[in-house]
Amino acid sequence: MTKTDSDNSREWAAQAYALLKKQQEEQKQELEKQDDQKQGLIDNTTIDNLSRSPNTINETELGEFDDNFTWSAMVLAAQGKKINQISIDEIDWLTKLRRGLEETRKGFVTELLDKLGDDPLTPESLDDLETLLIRADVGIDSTDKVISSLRKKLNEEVVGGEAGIKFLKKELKLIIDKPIKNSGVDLLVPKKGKLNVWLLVGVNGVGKTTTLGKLAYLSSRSNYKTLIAAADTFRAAAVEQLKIWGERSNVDVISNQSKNADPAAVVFDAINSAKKRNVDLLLVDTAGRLQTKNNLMDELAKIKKIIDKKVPDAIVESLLVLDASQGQNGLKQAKSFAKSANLSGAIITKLDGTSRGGVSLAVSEEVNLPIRFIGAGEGIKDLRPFNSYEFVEAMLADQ
Ligand SMILES: Nc1nc2c(ncn2[C@@H]2O[C@H](COP(=O)(O)OP(=O)(O)OP(=O)(O)O)[C@@H](O)[C@H]2O)c(=O)[nH]1
Ligand SMILES: [Mg+2]
Repeated sequence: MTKTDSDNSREWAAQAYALLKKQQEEQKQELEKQDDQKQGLIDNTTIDNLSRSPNTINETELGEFDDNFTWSAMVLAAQGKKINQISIDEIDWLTKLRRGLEETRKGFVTELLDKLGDDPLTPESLDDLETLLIRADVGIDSTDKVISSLRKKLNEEVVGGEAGIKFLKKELKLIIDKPIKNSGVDLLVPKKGKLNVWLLVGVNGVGKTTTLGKLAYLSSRSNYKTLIAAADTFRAAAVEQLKIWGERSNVDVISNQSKNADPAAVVFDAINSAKKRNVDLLLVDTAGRLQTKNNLMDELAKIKKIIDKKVPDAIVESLLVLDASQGQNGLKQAKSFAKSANLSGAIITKLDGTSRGGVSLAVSEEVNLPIRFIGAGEGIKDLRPFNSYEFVEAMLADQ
């Protein structure tokens, strides 16, 4: 980026910041006015109770006007957003994503830039890049692909360090986008007028239940009528955990508290409820399954069978939840699940604080699954639809 470009970016970001600041002040004043009016009508105890309600999700506060803000604003601008279309939530998310991928970036871009300096790429620097990509868990297939494209480019022309990074971003994005394009669906959203059933599957502790809670929030906030099925009947605390998430976003949870309840029976009840209530999206939490235990895979097949039988025209998504911090291990899981569970997409969690964010590329290239959402934190807003441009920019941000 030339000096003028970066000055312009900062100025653009500063204008966006000023606008958001003004909007936030106005909102605060409006809320205070409403509070004053309420004070006149109800006593203080009621107000205290209201403010403590678990259903209240704090509005995101505008942070500092710093590098994070500028970078996030620029990523939005590069995707065609206008200054007045930027929201605090989007900035907040991009900041989290960039921070989350910091560890992946540190072992990668920083070292790469150090090695490259301002000099043009050489065959030796490609060897270094190859090692770094493998170390960031990008996977052998994706790495081979990227390196051979770069090698080809090097044979044709001189490639400077900055141009090299730009080319690298483009190649990585192509890899991630391929399964998304092949699926014919760029952005996974529930189809209106149909029952959409999203099954969340994956091994123990990867973040299925948490992700489901965040999805319930996103979905109900986007005005889809949402319902949760607590089909993890193996773990006693699973239903309670889901109910807390359900309460936070005002989404009901269908469960069967009896011991050893049949997961497929819970899904059966949930479908009945969903039909009665005209639900758009039914989110199904499943138990942490080990791919080596066939009975657990059978359980999943049974759940699917019930759905197909009861609502043959439902739109079913089987989404594999993967913990990014498990790197290549997670990839192995993905491969064995993909074989037996007929998956339609992946959700990558725990991108905050791992150095293995590159595994997302391996999932796209080696398991051929479109990544639909990514999670970068334990909060209810820490999940977003996957955006390959934002992901690659955050993974290779140069600061
Ligand atoms: N830092 C971080 N933690 C996460 C994220 N997603 C989930 N977690 C945490 O990971 C832990 C396990 O999450 P769960 O949602 O219970 O995982 P699960 O897959 O449902 O686990 P089982 O039901 O036992 O199979 C919890 O402590 C979550 O708070 C994330 O994106 N970032
Ligand atoms: Mg769970």
